[in-house]
Parts: sequence; structure tokens; C-alpha cells
Amino acid sequence: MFKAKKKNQSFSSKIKGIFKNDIDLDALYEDLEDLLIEGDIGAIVSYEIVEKLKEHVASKKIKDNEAVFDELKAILHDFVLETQLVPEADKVNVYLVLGVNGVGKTTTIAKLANYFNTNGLAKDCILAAGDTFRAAAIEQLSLHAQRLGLRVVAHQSGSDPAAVIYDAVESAHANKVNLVLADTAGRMHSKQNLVNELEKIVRVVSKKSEDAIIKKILVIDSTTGQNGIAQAETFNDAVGIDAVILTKYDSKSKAGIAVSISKKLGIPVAYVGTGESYDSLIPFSKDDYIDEILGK
Ligand SMILES: Nc1nc2c(ncn2[C@@H]2O[C@H](COP(=O)(O)OP(=O)(O)OP(=O)(O)O)[C@@H](O)[C@H]2O)c(=O)[nH]1
Ligand SMILES: [Mg+2]
Repeated sequence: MFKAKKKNQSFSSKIKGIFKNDIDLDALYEDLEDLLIEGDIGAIVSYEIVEKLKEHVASKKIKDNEAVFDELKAILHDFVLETQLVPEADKVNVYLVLGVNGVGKTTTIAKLANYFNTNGLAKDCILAAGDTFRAAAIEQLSLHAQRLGLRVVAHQSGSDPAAVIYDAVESAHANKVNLVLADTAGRMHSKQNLVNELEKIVRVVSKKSEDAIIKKILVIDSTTGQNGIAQAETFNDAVGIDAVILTKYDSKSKAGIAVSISKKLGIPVAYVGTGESYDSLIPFSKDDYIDEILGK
């Protein structure tokens, strides 16, 4: 699934390595837990995986390495959540793209627009310049819109993001467009501000369009490891996140973050960003992901 094959080979080969030794289950469990933590799965979830593995191995009386490995794979399969995030036709879908500074929100909006357009899922979607806070954010989104041949709805810098998104939804209705991709400011808000701002956006959009499908999508830089989990926790507590997009999967990320987010927070992963170009966005597949982190 991902271009970033090489990066994970060492992780998967390390995992394979511990299963090659003569079976000494206690040593295997210990090594496995260390490796999972090293792979950014996080201490708590790594512990849970190994505990589950111990239970399954004991109850199924598993004796050989290969079967233990298969059991590990099955556990990860239960832990990792994926979702298909595509706009419905004949409805106005509003995707609010959230996240802290610099994770890749604006770039991801351009990639999503390109992906949906290329796949015939949302022709002519509208980009809403809801980051009215950072200097040049509006210009950045407008430039993407221009390159992709899409409409952008923008107000002045410093204006109310809810008003921008409201106008974008109105424009979607008027032009029979089924998707609004809304950029938002990347401040690490205090929780209360975040809640207030997003509640207002959701309220205003729902008022404009009662049957609009509003999705809150959190962008996380996959190279930030456990810090990304903390971000997901904050945003999810504050506003409830529908899906996560992991960016910068092409760089030095250790990938385990998808397991933690799924298992700890119950949030599915929808897409993975693998580069800076418009076409470097891939729907997340948990089968491919697990094959990649563990090896086939
Ligand atoms: N390598 C790589 N770079 C990415 C990816 N996604 C985004 N970037 C880069 O990350 C940088 C920040 O991206 P932006 O889209 O501006 O991030 P943002 O979250 O909108 O940033 P703020 O608006 O400042 O909060 C840019 O240089 C992007 O090209 C990705 O999947 N892989
Ligand atoms: Mg931005």
C-alpha cells in the first residue's frame, strides 16, 4: 500500500527475527513487547497485545512459532480500525479538517480534492478557507484551488471561520456540489476554545443544511509518534473525531501510531499521506498495513 516500504522492513524483519528463534515463549513475549514499543505502538497497547497473545497461545495450546505469529496478526487485525471515507452523492458533505500546526491539513485537503475528483466521487468540490488565523493560509489554499481548477470560498484574514464555511455550504447547494473541504487553523487550542469554535461551525452548517453530512477529520503527522496520540486524545475528547488521516508516512515514521489510535481511542484511519504531491494519498487498508509492519 505504501511507498515507504524500506523504512518498515527493519521493523518487520526484527519481528520476524524473534519468531525465528527456537520457541521460548517467555523470551519471545518480552522481545515482542520491546519491539512493539520501539515501533511506536505505545507501552499500554503493546502490553495489551502481548497479554492477549499469551491468553490465545495458552488457550489454543499453540506450540509452533508460525502459529504464534499468525495469532499476533489476528490480534492486530482486531485492534486496527479502518474506514472508507468518501462523500455521498446527492448530499452536501462537509469535511472539517482539523489538527495542530504543520501536520499537513492544507496539503491533505488538496490531495483529498484531487483523489475524489480523479475517482469521480466529488467533481468540483469546494474548498473553504477556514484557517483565517495564520498569515498566508488563505493564499495557500487558494493556490491549491487554482492549480486543481476548484472553487475556493474565502473571507478576509481574521474573520469568523464558521461564516466562511457557512458560505461554502451555501455555494455547494447553489452549484449542486456534494463536497466542501474545510481548512481550519492549526493552533493547539485550549480545549474549551476548540470546542466552542467547532461547535459553532457544526451549528451553523447544520442550520444552513439540515441533512449535510459533517465529518470531523483529524490529520496527524505520523512521524510524531506518541505525541500524535496525545493530539488525537485532545481533539477527540473535545469534539469527537470521525476519522484520522496519517501524513508524512513517507518519512521516518514508525507506523505503529495507527494501532494506538485505533485501539486506545476507537478512531479509524481513513487515508495515509505518502508525499507532497497531489496524488500521494492512499486509502488506508488494514490488511496491507499489518502485512507491512509485521511482514507477510
Ligand atoms: N513528505 C510529506 N510531506 C507532507 C505530507 N503532507 C504534508 N506535507 C508537508 O508538510 C508541510 C506542512 O503542510 P501544510 O499542509 O501546510 O500543514 P498544515 O497543517 O496546513 O499547517 P498549518 O496551516 O501551518 O497549521 C508542507 O511542507 C507539506 O508539503 C506528506 O504526506 N508527506
Ligand atoms: Mg494549513
